[in-house]
Amino acid sequence: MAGRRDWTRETLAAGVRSGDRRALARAITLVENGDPLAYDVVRDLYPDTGGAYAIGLTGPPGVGKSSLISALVRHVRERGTSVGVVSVDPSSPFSHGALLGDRIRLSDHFLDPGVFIRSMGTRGHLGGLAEATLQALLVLDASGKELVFLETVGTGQSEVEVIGIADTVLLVLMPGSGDSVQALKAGIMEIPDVIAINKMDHPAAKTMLNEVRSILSLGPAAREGDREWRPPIVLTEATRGENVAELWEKLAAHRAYLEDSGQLEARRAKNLAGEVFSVASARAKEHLEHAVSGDPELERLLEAVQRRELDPMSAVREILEKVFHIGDGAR
Ligand SMILES: Nc1nc2c(ncn2[C@@H]2O[C@H](COP(=O)(O)OP(=O)(O)O)[C@@H](O)[C@H]2O)c(=O)[nH]1
Ligand SMILES: [Mg+2]
Repeated sequence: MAGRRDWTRETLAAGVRSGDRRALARAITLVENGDPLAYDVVRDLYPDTGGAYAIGLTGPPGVGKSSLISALVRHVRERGTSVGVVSVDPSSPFSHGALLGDRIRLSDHFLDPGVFIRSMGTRGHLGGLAEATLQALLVLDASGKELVFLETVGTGQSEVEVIGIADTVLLVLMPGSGDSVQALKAGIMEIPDVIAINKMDHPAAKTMLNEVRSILSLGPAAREGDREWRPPIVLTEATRGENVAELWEKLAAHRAYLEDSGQLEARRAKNLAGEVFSVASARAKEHLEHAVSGDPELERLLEAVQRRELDPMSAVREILEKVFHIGDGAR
């Protein structure tokens, strides 16, 4: 990279605060790599966070999450809102060369100083993707971005952990994403705040809309006093920008609902606590797996269980004692 320089904790934090793109890029790379400098910098920046509004997008691969983000970025940039994007989708990263659809050219956003877009991978992160996403959000927040989009692929538990830090959660579906509809129906997936059924140009879009509508009508609406929030469903066509303004209105309405009902603070507090817990759990799990695989004594314990010489719960107790020094009563 041209103009490469060695950043220190101080220059990097100051660079991020002033919105310097190279500082941002460097800080997020350090976050992605789990570099110790990243922890120091985020620690310094944390008091400057809380100003950004975070919108998390999740949904199956290929439904058009990245395309929708790109269309939404275009929409909010018309009002001058500064935007950060973190996409946690190692399978199809945002890239400078990407050309999505007819109207949405991501490369335009890469040239826009008010937009910072970044894809993140999994590179051996102790706290998993949830940790990297949280740290990247904090960096973008501290840099003064007013709005941050977080994209994650899938609709399972780990995806919820990744975007669990978002203020508003947008689920993106398309005609034919039956698995996600089943997950909604079975209550495996939490009810999102807003749902977009993208690729409305597809003939089965209306059928999908009715299906999702009927599932939502079964569940209770979120309630705060006499106000309530029912997740709106918007049909969109991201590649042509169709109904993107409407989708943005619904996202803004959800934000207004949270703010007016006093729930935004409560949600943020809950999200932060949840995120800390989820990262701590991921680290503990990593530590446990690492300890067991490198320790012949612990491996012998597992073999004893397999040979039915030791019962599973006794093995659990011994492992917890040895690895975490958690004694009796830890059940
Ligand atoms: N026909 C149609 N194609 C779309 C639409 N939105 C996205 N796509 C295409 O669907 C593919 C996957 O889009 P992408 O945004 O990468 O999906 P992601 O995996 O959910 O992020 C790309 O080829 C897009 O051009 C849409 O509204 N209609
Ligand atoms: Mg994507």
